[in-house]
Amino acid sequence: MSIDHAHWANYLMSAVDERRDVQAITKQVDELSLDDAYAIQAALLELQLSRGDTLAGAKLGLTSVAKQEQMGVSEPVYGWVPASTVLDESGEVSLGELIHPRCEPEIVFILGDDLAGPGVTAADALDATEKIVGGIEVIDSRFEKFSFTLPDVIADNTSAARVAIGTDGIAPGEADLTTLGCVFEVDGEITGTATGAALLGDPAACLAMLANHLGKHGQKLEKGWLVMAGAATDARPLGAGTIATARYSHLGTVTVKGKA
Ligand code: OOG
Ligand code: MG
Repeated sequence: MSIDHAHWANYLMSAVDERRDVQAITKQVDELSLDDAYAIQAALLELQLSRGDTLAGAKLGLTSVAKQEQMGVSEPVYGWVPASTVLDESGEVSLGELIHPRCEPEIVFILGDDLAGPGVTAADALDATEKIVGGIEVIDSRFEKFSFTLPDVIADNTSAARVAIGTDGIAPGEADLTTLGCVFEVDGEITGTATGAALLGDPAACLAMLANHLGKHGQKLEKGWLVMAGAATDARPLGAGTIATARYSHLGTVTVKGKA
């Protein structure tokens, strides 16, 4: 049975628009291949762009053992970051616009050059990087109970919802990204700690993987884009009044606040 990509993109877009969770796609179709899942993701992005959004960057997800274990999915995934999802400096997240948001710390690359696979190495990825900043991603699976299989989460643009980007950055080479530390704190309680090496051994290797993945589809990462490497700790619920802070070595502190 062939998969109607536009249908499932509309299904997910309605879930976003109506702020309600929906049944996983794999509960409704016999088989959803990864190619079909990325095709649904592409159709969903087209819908967002057709409404006047633009692309601010791209993301990886499920690049750490902490996240893979939390979500029960053991392979990295790739998605898009629409410009409308980048939070302003207040870090305030309007919860009325979301379904069941969670927050997680992210190392974020800002690109100074285009980057296109195949054959991109971690060193090439750093060469194309202008700076590295800290961030917090707000993820919001459109699926019931925040539960999904690998193809579901890919179709759902890897749960992308909002992102806060720090202002203090470093140039590549100014710090070793594998030992770069993060302390993630939610309402004053430390919920996770990690170093960059938690991300597939090296955050720059994650960026390279994404460039190589896009290269296979004739796509590239673009100068000026932000790229999230994936969370190194598990994600925590973001409710009304929740204050989440990621404190990084070298990259300063980033905070988001849930607003009813
Ligand atoms: C999928 C998105 C994963 C990350 O940083 O690992 C992700 C999810 O956990 O809902 O963004
Ligand atoms: Mg993430």
